[in-house]
Amino acid sequence: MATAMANVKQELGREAVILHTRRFKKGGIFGLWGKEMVEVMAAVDTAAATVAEKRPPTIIANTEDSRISAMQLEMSSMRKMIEQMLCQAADNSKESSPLMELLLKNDIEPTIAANLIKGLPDGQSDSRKFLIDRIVNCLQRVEGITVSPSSCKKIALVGPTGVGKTTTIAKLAANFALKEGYKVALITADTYRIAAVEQLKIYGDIIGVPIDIVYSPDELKSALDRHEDKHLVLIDTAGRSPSNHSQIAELQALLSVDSTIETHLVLSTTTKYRDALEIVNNFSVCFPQKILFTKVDEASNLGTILNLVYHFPTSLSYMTTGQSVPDDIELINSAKLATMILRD
Ligand SMILES: Nc1nc2c(ncn2[C@@H]2O[C@H](COP(=O)(O)OP(=O)(O)OP(=O)(O)O)[C@@H](O)[C@H]2O)c(=O)[nH]1
Ligand SMILES: [Mg+2]
Repeated sequence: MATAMANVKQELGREAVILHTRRFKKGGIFGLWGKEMVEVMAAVDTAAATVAEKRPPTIIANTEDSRISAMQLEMSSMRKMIEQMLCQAADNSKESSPLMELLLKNDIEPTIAANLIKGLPDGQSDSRKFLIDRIVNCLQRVEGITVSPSSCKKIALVGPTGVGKTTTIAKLAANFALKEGYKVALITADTYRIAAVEQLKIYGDIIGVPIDIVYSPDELKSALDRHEDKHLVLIDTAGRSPSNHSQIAELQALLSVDSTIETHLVLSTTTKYRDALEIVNNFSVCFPQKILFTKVDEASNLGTILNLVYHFPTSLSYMTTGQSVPDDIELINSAKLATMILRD
């Protein structure tokens, strides 16, 4: 055996691996008196074996399925790569700029943040002022509800569930009716929950404005016709999950009975940017003219607002800052909102 091992070492080198050994007798009769032989099977080399293991598994693309999974694999690795690059970009600029750090802390998307600080002057206070100006610029398009004594303004609020549509309708109704003295009517199309109708009825009673409940587009049409004498008609709708396309299509059909309805998409500022994107995308079939942001008081930052308007330069209307009716609502002020977005 020692001789065999020495031969292996000599022929295959020190890294050789013994795979198999066998002793047997050669010659003799019935296995007796023969010469004992040793058989050693060996292989080189561990380095080659490691390299082979590290090589990615080969994808055999001979069927449609395997081609698709190869593409999926490719896409997911590309996504990982892009995410890594974005993180690196964010990390790099983090080191180089406290303003970048501030933007990222406020959940501004790294690419948007990088664009916003590009070419800013070096001085600390100056650069912050310029950055605020840039953010104000992104928030330029602000328009509340314009009511005139000579016409009937129709406003509908649409959006995901629980974002504060009904509460906001109550705030708007109270402000326009009680503070500004306009003739206001409420219509609710949220008949899915008894509590929803009750909720708006109570507000209507307190504020002293009429409320209509509508179950169909036709009923909405006739309710709107009945309220032509009002200065402002506020339409509350049922909260819709952004991924439920048929419910949103139903909402769109309801609102299309009157082309003069101005639709505001209600979004909570506590919504993550990716979710907000999906909401804006899926509610776009209702053609909202403005976005109204709620729950500013609950959000740890307002990054979602800037991320959205940076990519979709939509008009903004109001922001709500608490549960109190009618006080916790204000027309968005770009300068004030910009400083809130860049919170320390
Ligand atoms: N903190 C805070 N809470 C708010 C604000 N606006 C509304 N809310 C609360 O959010 C909850 C849901 O409000 P609703 O007005 O019923 O929301 P909605 O969008 O009508 O809900 P659905 O009709 O079920 O889709 C209530 O508890 C409100 O008091 C706000 O600006 N800040
Ligand atoms: Mg509601």
